[in-house]
Amino acid sequence: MDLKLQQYINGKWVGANSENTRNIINPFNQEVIAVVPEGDESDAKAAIASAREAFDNGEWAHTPPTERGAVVRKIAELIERDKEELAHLESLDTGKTVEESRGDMEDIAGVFRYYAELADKNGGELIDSPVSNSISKVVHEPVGVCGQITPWNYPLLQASWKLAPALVTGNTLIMKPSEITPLTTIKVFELIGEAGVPAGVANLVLGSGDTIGAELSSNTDVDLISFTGGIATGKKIMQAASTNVKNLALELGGKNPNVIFADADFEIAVDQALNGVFFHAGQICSAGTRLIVEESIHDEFVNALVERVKKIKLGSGFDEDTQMGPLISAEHLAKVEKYVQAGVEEGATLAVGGKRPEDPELQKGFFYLPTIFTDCTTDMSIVQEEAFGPIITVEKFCAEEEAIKLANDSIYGLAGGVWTNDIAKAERCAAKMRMGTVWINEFNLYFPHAPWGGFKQSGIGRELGKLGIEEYTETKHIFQNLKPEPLNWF
Ligand code: TXE
Repeated sequence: MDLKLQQYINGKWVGANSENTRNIINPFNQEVIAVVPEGDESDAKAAIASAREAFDNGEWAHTPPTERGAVVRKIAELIERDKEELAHLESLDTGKTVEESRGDMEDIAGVFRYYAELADKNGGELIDSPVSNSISKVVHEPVGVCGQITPWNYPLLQASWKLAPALVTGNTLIMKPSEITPLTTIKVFELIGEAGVPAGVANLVLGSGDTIGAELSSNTDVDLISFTGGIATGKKIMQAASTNVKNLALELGGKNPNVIFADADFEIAVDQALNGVFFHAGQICSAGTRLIVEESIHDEFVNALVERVKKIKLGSGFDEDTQMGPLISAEHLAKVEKYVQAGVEEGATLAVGGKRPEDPELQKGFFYLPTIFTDCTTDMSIVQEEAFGPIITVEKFCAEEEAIKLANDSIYGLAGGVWTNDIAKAERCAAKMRMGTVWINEFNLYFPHAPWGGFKQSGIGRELGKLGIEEYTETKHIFQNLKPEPLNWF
């Protein structure tokens, strides 16, 4: 493998201070695909010191935005140049199909390009001062040193959503990818160096969440934490970040409803309901795992889903006919199995799946069959909790109000979908669904121009779109009196 396989601190490739290492595992066959340094708090502290120095005494924060944009545009070009290698690495590390990884790389280059274009379009404004002989202006400045913590399901895509806006706005950063999927992030840090990002501006540390992640979250030299991951970890980060009242951006997943009305285009709704969950084996924060189907079409809809699910081809992400790869790890497979067990015990009906595949070729991988539960109710853990695997739960409704009530019955509020050909009904539902994104006759579509993030416990703040820039800037008001006079109060 032609990769540095090290951490990147202050512009240099370095091992872990402890010299500890971690094996990176291919989830398809459990083979070791790389050995990387396992950093700890001391590595995190070195990276934070480097980012702090680069922010306080370096040029990046004061470099003209157009120039920062040009560097970020160069990163996009380098990603496009190396997209095949990156897609290969991503599939090796996560098990997802290489076709999907290729799509990810297109999206990732698009994110860097989008923010490169926005770099010099974030100027401040003059505001109408109520005081005569004065100038009142509002400017946007970088937040400072940013800790960025990413998960394993979309390793490089999630990294791009954080790196690109932080860089164009003049911040310095320390990124910690998930310890089990660091490879594409390492590669992109090679490209970040090649693109000309100055030493110390972007740092990469490798290791676990409870050492490096905890240090980034609590260290008072870090001004902002951007985290994507599970709700339990998000809560820990919020607490740790209180040390110096850090800015926080959290994306904590979802339990997303997908509402199907009887007047929807049946075949398209079936097709997209499957895609909305089984893409990347359900390991997507916006997966439409809670299917809410109008009673009059419920049985026909479930039958159509089950027939299609039986034909889903599991296998290596590198085989052309594979539609679904393995889950990420043995630990995660055990979690998914536990949820299926709970579903059965809670009284849901297993319509298809519910076990590991029997194919001898798949026994070394962390595979799980696509699974559908019917007769589900909102009190079940499989309906309320994020299993993050290939599991659909189906609930029935009779009236529009009931569908909305079921859709909103969750601590999460990341995304949801509604399928109907009645546009007014679709708009009424979208207005009442308490989620950061609502798709009408669509599911799981996102792009750099539109904000992404959650209501309720799905998180705080927004990534992507213009709001993604706001996460990484502080707003300052500068008032100048052009004709100061004594107040004569005291
Ligand atoms: O996530 P963690 P895990 C959900 C999904 C999944 C569950 C647990 O339901 O089953 O989370 O997955 C770092 N301080 N999502 O355990 O722990 C960790 O090293 C700071 C949804 O893998 O949240 C990794 O880099 N950081 C999600 C990152 O947090 C800590 C995507 C995510 O890991 C830390 C992934 C700590 N104390 C899982 N502990 C989504 N929103 O898309 C861990 N980390």
